[in-house]
Amino acid sequence: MIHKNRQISKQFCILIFIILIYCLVGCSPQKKKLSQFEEDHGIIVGFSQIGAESAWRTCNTRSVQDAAAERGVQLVYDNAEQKQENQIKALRSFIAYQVDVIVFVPIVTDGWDNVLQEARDAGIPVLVTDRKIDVADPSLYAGFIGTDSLKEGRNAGLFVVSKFENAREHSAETDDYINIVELFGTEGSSVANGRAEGFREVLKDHPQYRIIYSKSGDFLRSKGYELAVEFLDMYEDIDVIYSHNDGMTLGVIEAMEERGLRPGKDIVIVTIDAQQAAIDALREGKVNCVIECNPKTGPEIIKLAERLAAGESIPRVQYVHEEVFYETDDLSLIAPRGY
Ligand code: GYE
Repeated sequence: MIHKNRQISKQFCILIFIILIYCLVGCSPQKKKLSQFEEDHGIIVGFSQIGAESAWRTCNTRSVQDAAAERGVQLVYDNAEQKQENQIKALRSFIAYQVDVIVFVPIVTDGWDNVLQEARDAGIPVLVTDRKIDVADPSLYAGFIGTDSLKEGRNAGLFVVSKFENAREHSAETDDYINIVELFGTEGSSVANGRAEGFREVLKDHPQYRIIYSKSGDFLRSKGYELAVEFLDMYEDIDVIYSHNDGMTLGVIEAMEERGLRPGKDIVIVTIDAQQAAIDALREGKVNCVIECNPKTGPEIIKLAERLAAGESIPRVQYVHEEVFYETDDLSLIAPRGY
């Protein structure tokens, strides 16, 4: 009898065990099986780009388009011409179109909660790239890939301090202020905010450095030129121009040379992006430090989009590798930039 009971309880245990295994396998998140259509035709990615305001931007767009074509990914591309409302419209059209993944460059940090909630309700994962967003519920997007703008700002500040600290050791007049003009990027954008914050973080320990003028040139060459005309009229003792992107810097150089001023000599210039024209200006001594911001993120973006389409998770934040080019470097070693 006892033997019989033992056998029954053993069979019962085995049964429970099988049910348990089945449940465990059954409950684990199923890899979203790509449909036959997706297998054959590749996934569909909705890509909302902010515009074409700089050589950096057009290179970034091309990088994503080329990577998508290479991977057989269908890219539904939208150029928002610098308007957030156009981007929101584009994201809504991607949702209606039922793309597999949405990739977008948020022109500014705020105002995305509603449309991202709509994407979530539609079961479409979202990848944020290049610039960051502030949303009440961070799980509204899967991850970010792009630049570390705070680090870029810090590198600009460190260069300025090292440049003048060296000069100070040798000059008698050590109690002068170092007057800085800042050309700010797009208002409300995470990159402009980060570049400004990182720069000020370094300067706060050096009270003799002061920002006497800071205005947004919206990352545009034309605005860089306009603002340069303005601040060169307003101030005679500018020591440094800190520009948030090369596009605006090229406008400044133009305005300075029109006035017979020597960019990089009469005024120290620090710029961000490292497009070819900025590297050429560095070689010509017209700028003193160029901080790279890498636009060629297409291959990584598409890889992350494919992972999201397959139901996989991705890193929350992924910063791209970036260099800093100093006037004292061997500049002959810098390879052509491609933008
Ligand atoms: O620095 C500038 C572009 O978001 C990092 O936007 C990007 C910036 C880049 O207009 O050239």
